[in-house]
Amino acid sequence: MTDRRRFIQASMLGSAVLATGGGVARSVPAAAVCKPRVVSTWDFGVAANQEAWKVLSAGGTALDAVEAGVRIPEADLRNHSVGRAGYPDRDGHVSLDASIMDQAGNCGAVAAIEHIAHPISVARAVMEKTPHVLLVGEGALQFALEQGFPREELLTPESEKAWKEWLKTAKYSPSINSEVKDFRNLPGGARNHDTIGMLALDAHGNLSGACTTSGMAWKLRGRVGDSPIIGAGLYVDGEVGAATSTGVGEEVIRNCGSFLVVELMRQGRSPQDACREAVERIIRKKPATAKEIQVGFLAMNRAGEVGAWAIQKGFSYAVCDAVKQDALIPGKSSY
Ligand code: SD4
Repeated sequence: MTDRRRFIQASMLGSAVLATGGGVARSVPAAAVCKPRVVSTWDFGVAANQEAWKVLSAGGTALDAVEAGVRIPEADLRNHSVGRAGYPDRDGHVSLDASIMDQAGNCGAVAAIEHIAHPISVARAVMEKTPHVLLVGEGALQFALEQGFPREELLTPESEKAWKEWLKTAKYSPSINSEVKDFRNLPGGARNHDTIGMLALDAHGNLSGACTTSGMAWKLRGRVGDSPIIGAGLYVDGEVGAATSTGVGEEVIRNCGSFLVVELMRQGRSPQDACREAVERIIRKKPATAKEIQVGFLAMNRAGEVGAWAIQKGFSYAVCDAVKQDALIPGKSSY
């Protein structure tokens, strides 16, 4: 099947998913519409979902699924915005942010961690093996090494070359959507981009989420984005649903974005409406800034209904369930 046909079929699946979400306030359906199901941000979400699906389809937990799923882009050397080969900060250090959360409010995160290829697994270790939620920088690295994670060089020759090129102007101006890479040929203007946020509903009806990124390329050393901040880049509440975000993290943090999306779903919004309101709050608060940046939210309620919204065109998300394993949906946007 051509990429275009697959994309169109996926779009139809997306509308069906969104249509069941409805447009008006109603309570979150108690019975699952579709489970198991996994969704994630951007085109690299397709491969990540397929890994998560192996866990879900075998009756595994949503928590295991999201961890396994996001490890795929973390290890993908073609991907310069997640994990190894991520673009470095202004000074040439690759520093990673990640968080993970389950339906019961258990969560763990690491921020600005260096030399560890799979920050999502360190985040899970923080959740399961410490009394804390978030470890940062040197302390996060020390914890990871103590847990047996190998210390590795994450800056690849290709990323180093890109950084040296950037140094010629050294101008920090995040692009709205990153350049199209070579993962897939995407019609409709969908672009490959940054953070992977993944949400899964397992066969037992439990929800979990994971979010992992190398953050904004060429950031100041020590900068932390929304991805490892529970309530900003990721939030899960088993009574309601889950949300995750991608884009300029500062604007997501300012608005407690993923928490806001979940709370809006609690009040009866569909996942898509909740994402749209969270995006439009960012736009209302800083209209001039919002015109120049991308932020996208992706949400799934406890019934498995899915919705997304972004400031700008070009956002896409991947959906995987028993019907379709490689659906890529063009996200709706305010502009
Ligand atoms: C961050 N939200 O660090 C991440 C990066 C991202 O599109 O998703 N950019 O702010």
